[in-house]
Amino acid sequence: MQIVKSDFFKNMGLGDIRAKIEAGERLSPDDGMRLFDCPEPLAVGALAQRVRTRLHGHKAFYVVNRHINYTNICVNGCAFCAYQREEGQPGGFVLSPDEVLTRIDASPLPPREIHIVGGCHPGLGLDYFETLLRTLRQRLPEAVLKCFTAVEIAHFARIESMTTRQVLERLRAAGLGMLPGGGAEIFAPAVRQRICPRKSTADEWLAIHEEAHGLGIKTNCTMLFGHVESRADRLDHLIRLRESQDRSHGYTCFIPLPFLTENSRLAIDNPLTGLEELRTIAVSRLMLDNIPHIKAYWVMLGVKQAQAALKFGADDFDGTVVEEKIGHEAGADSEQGLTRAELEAMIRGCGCTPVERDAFFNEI
Ligand code: V47
Ligand code: SF4
Repeated sequence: MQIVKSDFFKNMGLGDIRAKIEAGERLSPDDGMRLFDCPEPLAVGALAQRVRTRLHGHKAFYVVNRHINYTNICVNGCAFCAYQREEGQPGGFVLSPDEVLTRIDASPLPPREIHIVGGCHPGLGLDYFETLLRTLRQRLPEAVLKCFTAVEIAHFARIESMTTRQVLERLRAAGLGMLPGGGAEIFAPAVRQRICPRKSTADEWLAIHEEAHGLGIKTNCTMLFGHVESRADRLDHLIRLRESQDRSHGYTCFIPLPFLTENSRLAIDNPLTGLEELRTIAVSRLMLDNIPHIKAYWVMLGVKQAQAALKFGADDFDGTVVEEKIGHEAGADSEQGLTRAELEAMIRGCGCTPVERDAFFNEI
């Protein structure tokens, strides 16, 4: 059904971009910048929605999952991070593998995906993570263990004097199923230097994901936006992800993360508007023509904005989550978790059909 007349796009100066989209052609960096600068975000949203519907119809995916953060102690001290603590600082914590298991056992539903990430702790060696994965795999053999960002993988390699490939192989043997997409932030070096100077560089982050793909490990990818980056930096980030996917074909889902500003050391001059969040999600859908799924992560977006995102190109609502610390330390006003019934009602509430999935987006 064509609900937006083609004249609308022509009047917005997007007639040629619309024609490319209809023909299934790749958009250029210049097209991407014009989408970011188009005065009418609804036009950009309608184009993204066209692509989203072509790929997924009116389905909106969700997963019964469980997030666990094993430690907030981190040597990186990123300027934007409200979650991190120094070793010995009040409020710092480390969970033992048994404590992680106890929390997962207390989940209201048996999770199909377990999402585990943490800070780069100076004293946790690879044996801690292998024990953690083996314990979980034994207890929940059907759950996919989606654990450790590329930044954590680089950190484990550093403290163990191993290569990142060796770390990935060891963790995979212990039960690692997939890597989450965190730690990408913004790839542009000048921004990265300001917001996370001690973290893996963009090239390291991309190389670890491509290495994982080469080993048959799927991954997700993210972008943290709405802080000190420009629209051009966002576009550069999307294009670098698109090129990476062209090389290694292992990204399943892209997660645009709007920056939450509480408890951050980063001063923000122009906080994001709701429409700019939606426009960025729409441009992501349009530029990332080789990444199948775009996640509306309700924890960071808030549930109402995540619903709107399902009409601006996103097709996944993430999951039950149960417990979340990174966004909530930074001022997220969403719930800690949602039930399956709540997720389904929210998805239906915006005219989409809820489809339960596993971590790889196989329908259940
Ligand atoms: O890497 C940190 C971001 C990420 C803030 O792969 C912040 O399926 C907003 O990557 N405001 C972690 N964002 C979350 C993440 C994620 C979440 C859900 C699903 C998946 C997946 C991945 O959160 C960090 C960082 O980019 N972050 N602080 C903040 N104040
Ligand atoms: Fe550490 Fe991650 Fe926070 Fe950076 S964002 S300080 S790497 S926990």
